[in-house]
This record gives sequence, C-alpha cells and structure tokens, in this order.
Amino acid sequence: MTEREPRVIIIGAGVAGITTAHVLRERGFTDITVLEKGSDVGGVWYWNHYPGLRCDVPSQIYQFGFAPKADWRHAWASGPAIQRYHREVVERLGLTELIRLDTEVVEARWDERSRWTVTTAAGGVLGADFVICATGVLHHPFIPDIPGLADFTGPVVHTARWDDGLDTDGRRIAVIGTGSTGVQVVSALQPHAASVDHYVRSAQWILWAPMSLRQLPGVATVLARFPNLHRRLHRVMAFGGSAVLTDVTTRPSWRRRAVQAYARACLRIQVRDKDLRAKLQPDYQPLCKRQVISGSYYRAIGADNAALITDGIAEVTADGIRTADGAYRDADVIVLATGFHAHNYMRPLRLHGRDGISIDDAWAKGPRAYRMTAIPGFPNLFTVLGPNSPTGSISLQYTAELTATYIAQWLAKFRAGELSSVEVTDQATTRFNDDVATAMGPTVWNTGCNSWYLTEGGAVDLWPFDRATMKAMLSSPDPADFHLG
Ligand code: N01
Repeated sequence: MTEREPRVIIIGAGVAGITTAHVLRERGFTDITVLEKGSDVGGVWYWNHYPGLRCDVPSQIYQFGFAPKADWRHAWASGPAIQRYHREVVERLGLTELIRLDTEVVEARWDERSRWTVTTAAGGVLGADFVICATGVLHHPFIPDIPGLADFTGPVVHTARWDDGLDTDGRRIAVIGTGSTGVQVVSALQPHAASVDHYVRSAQWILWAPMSLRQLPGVATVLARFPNLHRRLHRVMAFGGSAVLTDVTTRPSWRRRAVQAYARACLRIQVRDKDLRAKLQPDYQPLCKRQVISGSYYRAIGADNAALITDGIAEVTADGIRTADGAYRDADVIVLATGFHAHNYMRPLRLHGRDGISIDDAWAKGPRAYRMTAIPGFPNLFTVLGPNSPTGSISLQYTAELTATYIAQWLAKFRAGELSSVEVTDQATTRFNDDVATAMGPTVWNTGCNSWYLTEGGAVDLWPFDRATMKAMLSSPDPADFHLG
C-alpha cells in the first residue's frame, strides 16, 4: 500500500473535539475538518449559559494540559469565563480554520469503497476516511413529560437552552430538578426573585465549597512567568484530583466514608431548621449520584422567599403548579433543570456502519464501546469521551487527550499504508464491557440511587478503573482486538 493522508472528520468542537483536532495536528495530520452544529466552539460551555453557571472543578484543573491558563479570575471559573477560554485556545492554537460552525451532521454512512460519507443538515456532503465522534455526553436536554406543561402561559426554559432575554427579577419562579444545575440556578435566581419554589423529586447531598472565591493574588503572575512550572503543577493537581476521586468512588474505604461524613456534616451544620433539613436529607449514600458542590444553595433555599417542595408534581396549569398533595402554587416562569439524555452520545445522528447497521440497532441494549472509543460494526470510526468515559472521576481533558493520541496511532498506520480499515472485534468489546461490569461492583455509583450515570438497562455508564489502567489501555493499539483491512 502507498502512503496517503487520511481525510478526518471530527464531529463536535467542545472539549473532546478541540483536543482531538489539536492532537492530530500536532502529529502532522493535515486533512482535518471539524463540524460543529453550534455557532461557537465550547460544547456544553457554549450551550449552557444559565444564571449561576460555574464549573465545580477548580479552574487550574479544568483546563487543557496543552493550553494551561494562568489568569483565571476565580478559583472555580464561571461558565462564560470557561467558554471564552475555549474560544481563545482555538484561536491561539490556530484551529479556527479547521472548524465549520453552524454545521450539524445528520448522517454518516460507511461504504467499503467510498469510506465515510457525511451529510450535514444543510445538505452538504463530505467524504472521509475516518470519522471521530466528539459529540459530548450532556448534550440533549431532557424535557420531562409533565401533564399540562405545554399549557403554561408564562415562559418555560430548560437551563441548557437559557433565554438570555428572560427577565426573572421580581418574578415567581418554579425550578424543577436538583442536580448540579438546579442547585446553581436556584442559588443565582433566589436573591432577585419575588419567590423561588424548588421542586425536588429526590434530594441531593451537597458538599460545601467556597465556589465564589477569587484565584489567590499573585498566582497568575507566578504561573505566567514560569510556564513549565505551571504545566507541571497542572499535571500534579489534575492527576492528584483524579486519584482522590477514583479512590473514593471506586472502592469502599475510610476515605470514602470521610467524604460522606463531610457531606452529612454540611447538611447538619448549614441547615438549622429541622423540618427543612429533613426534606433535604437524601435516602442514599453521598457520592452515589454525581456529587453536587455549592457554597450557596442551603442559604438560598432557607431564605424567606424560597420554598422546597418535595411532593410530586401532579400537573402544570396555565398559571402554576399543582402537587400530588393537592397544593397549588402560582408561577410566572418555569425553569427546567431536569438534565439530559446522557446516553445518546452522537445520536440522533443517523450513523450507519458495515452492512448498513445503524447505531440505534447496535446500541439497542445501551451504549457499548471498546475502551470508550471503538464500536464493533463501525470501521474507521472512533469516539472521544464516548461510552464509559470517566465523568465521575478522572479529568475529562486528560482522557480526551489520551484517547485522541490513541486514535492518532491508528491514523498513522493508515497513513503509512499498513491498513485501510480498522474495526474493533465484538469479542474484545464484550471482554472490555464484562471487565467494566465486574469492576463496577464496589463503586459508590452502584449503591442504590437513581442517577444519570445509569443507562436504561441499569448499567453504570462510567469508568470504574484508575488513571493508570486507562493509560495502559490507551497507550498503544492492540491489533489482536481489531479486524484490519
Ligand atoms: O441534571 P441531573 P443537571 N419531575 O440529571 C430531576 C454536569 N454539570 O443538569 O433525581 C421532577 O443531575 C431529577 O430528579 P431525580 C454535572 O456532571 C456540571 O443538574 O431523577 N424532577 C434531578 O433532580 C451534572 O451531574 C456543572 O429524581 C425531575 C434533575 O431533574 C450534570 O451536568 C454544572 C423530573 C436532573 O438532574 C447534569 O446535571 C451543572 C421530573 N419529571 C451541571 N425529571 C459543573 O459545575 C427530572 N427531574 C461542572
């Protein structure tokens, strides 16, 4: 076979897409196109701009290892600051020219001879030797099927599609949902609202942290002055944070119990009202769901203009919400902080692999991939931050970089003429998924709560191993696990 340059299409320009484009370009690949359906890069940070949005991972950790930023204003950055960072990184690294914004991919079809044919919503058709799905996890808003919701006469807004023109000051606001988003949006809206009614179906443990803290003075100057030190520090903090989170989430130990004791103490110490505390008390272990972190929620929900409503919602009327106990509360605005279809990945994209198999059929029993990145039946296709990605433990930027570097090795083999197609075997994928299922046993995610980590089939869609295992699995391709053509 002769040497040739692979034509690569990356779908999505969020954390995973930006990382992949950068890694591939660094390794000398030149035919890269990134298709992004949004009007800007950033992924979740582009789509989410609800009041109070802040990343609950410290800013000096939540950043690309290849583009550290010294001068974060806050120790935990705001959503807009993180979005600006992604735009700046793309510009600084010269990735802008690779990215086509406002370009939604609606179909990708594999054909043995012509490779991948990718179709956009505008009717554009592109050919590619490889498709890389960097389409994110928390991407498709979940709109609950609540009776009467469509009849509400005021604004109904999902947090992931916030209307920046919506005036919430002085209004009666109903917020439904209490994940990380619901907790942040309630804390932000409560001080200026006439009232906030927080509708909570399952209570959440909330770890206190000083989320509005400024980055310490002098830190930016020192880190900017010594970039190597900054890189090393970022690594140490990201790896250290991952080690701690992996440890407490994946196996029972006194360290897990200590974090859980802290969560219980946060509730006990911050909420003095016994009735309110009882309603805020979850009936499952701390850390079982994606842990919520907040420095302000307990204060907000205890305010005179706030109410915590734990009775189920019976119906939405034209002007308010009726709960199962018969109580009725007026509302001017309904905010849906109800989360995402977290296991859609690249869907609803019509993805067809070998012999026309669709991703919906391949994933009829839930998303399934090999080492987060390869799917049987879909040659020359990889995912970055795909199924089993470590959204509950290890740095996503690190994981994306490791996965992209792994994929680059397959692309290099294509470029060198060593293969034309590569498809993971079903056996290797089953083996990996069996290992995942076994390792999930002692994790805290598996201790009896309902969370977005669970697929419809009840499997925990997370990474149950440590960072070293991830590194080992993605260090170099194992040809025995693949069909090569
Ligand atoms: O979504 P969620 P989220 N009636 O799925 C409730 C990341 N994130 O957007 O638990 C009533 O966690 C549902 O109730 P229940 C982070 O990874 C990060 O808040 O199913 N309630 C739950 O309370 C996070 O975990 C940051 O009983 C209904 C809520 O809606 C992930 O995004 C900030 C309902 C959904 O919670 C998702 O968080 C924000 C119904 N019919 C988000 N349907 C950072 O800081 C659903 N609910 C980085």
